[in-house]
Amino acid sequence: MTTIKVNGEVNIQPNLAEFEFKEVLSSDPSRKAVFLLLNNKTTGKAAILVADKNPFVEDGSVINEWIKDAKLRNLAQNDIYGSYELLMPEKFNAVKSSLIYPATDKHILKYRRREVYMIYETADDYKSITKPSIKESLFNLDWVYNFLDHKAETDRIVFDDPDPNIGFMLAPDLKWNGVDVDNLYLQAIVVRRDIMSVRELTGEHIPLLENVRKQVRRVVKEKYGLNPNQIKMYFHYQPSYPHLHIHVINIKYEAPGAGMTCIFLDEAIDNLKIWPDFYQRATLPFVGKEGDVLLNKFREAKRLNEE
Ligand code: M7G
Repeated sequence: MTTIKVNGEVNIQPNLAEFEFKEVLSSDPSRKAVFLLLNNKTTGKAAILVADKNPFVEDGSVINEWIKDAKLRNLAQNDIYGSYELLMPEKFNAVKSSLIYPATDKHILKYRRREVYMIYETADDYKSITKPSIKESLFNLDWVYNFLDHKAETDRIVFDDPDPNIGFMLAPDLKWNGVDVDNLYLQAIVVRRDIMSVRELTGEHIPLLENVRKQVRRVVKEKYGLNPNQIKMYFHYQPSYPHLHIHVINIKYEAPGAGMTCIFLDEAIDNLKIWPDFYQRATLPFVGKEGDVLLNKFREAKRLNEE
């Protein structure tokens, strides 16, 4: 590992040669993504590498640039039909990746391919099963607080509204390179630290949600040229991190985690306008994975509909 400074922050630049392959946790051939478990040869600690190929950029000048230097390796030829392997110039060959290091057992479980089940969480289930186990079942919030406190990713902030009640920060999701608008993926992370998820929203939070909707639409239009009807804004339920955040993605892009239950921001605002206590009373479905702490708690409480 090399220590580097980005914007005055000390960051650790990992060197992949320090790791060895342990296991393929899962893969998604249609997305051309693979989730690998690695082991650091010096420390023995685990790491997770998510490697996810970038989509092709549709900008003609960029295409001309790679066409100029790309090479075709012939596989077969029949009449006018040729089959080739296209060898792209190095500059266009980058694979978008994230590395989690050191990775905890909970991270490893999150990325491992597992059986999934629908769980229907009633308001009572939330109070008696989910809420008491949130610390145990979800991930810690260090990265969120680093971000809100301007201790990390400061050069990636796209928009910052510091208002303590309705403010939020907008930045590229870890899974997005911040450049290719076709797979635009931003996170709007609210400044307030007392709302764990959509489940805790009430009518009181409508101004916050409306502020996020309005400002995100404006910023995404100005900065990335996408109209409000070309983006989706939604919450995951259950989220992995118990701090309210809104996923903002290009609708063209099939975002990873799409199998999870998504609640649209527009829908949440409407629900709260009609019934301010909607999320205190509603049954919210979510997808649980075998081995999750929360799934086990629902199983113990016989709330899994297994019979
Ligand atoms: P979620 O709905 O809580 O859980 O979303 P999910 O990961 O199961 O979808 C959290 C989102 O935050 C995900 O889309 C992550 O890719 C993103 N994310 C996670 N971390 C640790 C970071 C980070 O350090 N920086 C940024 N920018 N995004 C992150």
